Amino acid sequence: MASAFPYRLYLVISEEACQGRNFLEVAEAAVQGGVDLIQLREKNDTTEAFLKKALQLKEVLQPYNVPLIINDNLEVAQKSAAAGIHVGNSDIAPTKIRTAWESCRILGYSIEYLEQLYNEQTYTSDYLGISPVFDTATKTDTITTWGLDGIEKIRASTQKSLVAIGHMKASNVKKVIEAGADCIAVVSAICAAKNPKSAAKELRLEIEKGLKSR
Ligand code: TZP
Ligand code: MG
Repeated sequence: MASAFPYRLYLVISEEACQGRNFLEVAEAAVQGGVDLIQLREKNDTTEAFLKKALQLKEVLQPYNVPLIINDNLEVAQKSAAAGIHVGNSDIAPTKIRTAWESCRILGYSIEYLEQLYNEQTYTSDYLGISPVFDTATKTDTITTWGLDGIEKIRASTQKSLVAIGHMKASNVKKVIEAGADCIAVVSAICAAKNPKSAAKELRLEIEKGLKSR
């Protein structure tokens, strides 16, 4: 339920997305600017390399009390004692994660088509990723581009916390929140920004405006 998920600005980070900058520094600046949840998403790393980054990032986040979510790797999530895991529809099923990892605090599941809303995977998840809201060059192997009307449709069908992802920018997040998203997830709006801290601040401000006007 929305009350159990207080997060508003969610950074999905990878070393590659930071374009040569130190991803730990980008993450810390983003948190200082208002990011309150972070996912480490390393699609091409070995489990060993992924785990090493997860442990480093966790240490950076700890003083800020910002939870770490691991993308689609249960071993890394458990070994790093992360707060949670995020999976897509073709990844390890949320019901299996619940059985294998009882202490998982935040389980995220991407909604790629409407029928998923009515399955047990959605039921057992803590938040749903609306993936993607708009087309984005950061991830092109997507199924449904939801748009604002898609968010409204999903909002009307579930009480779950909704995380909007895909081409989220300071110029559109207010509308996305007004349409019913609870939280905004970004890659490039922060990782590729000249100043990640001020980029996060600006996004956060727009999110607050959206929350006030709905
Ligand atoms: N899942 C759906 S869209 C996306 C992911 C990981 C990428 C979002 O990247 P950006 O740069 O914020 O559009
Ligand atoms: Mg996946």
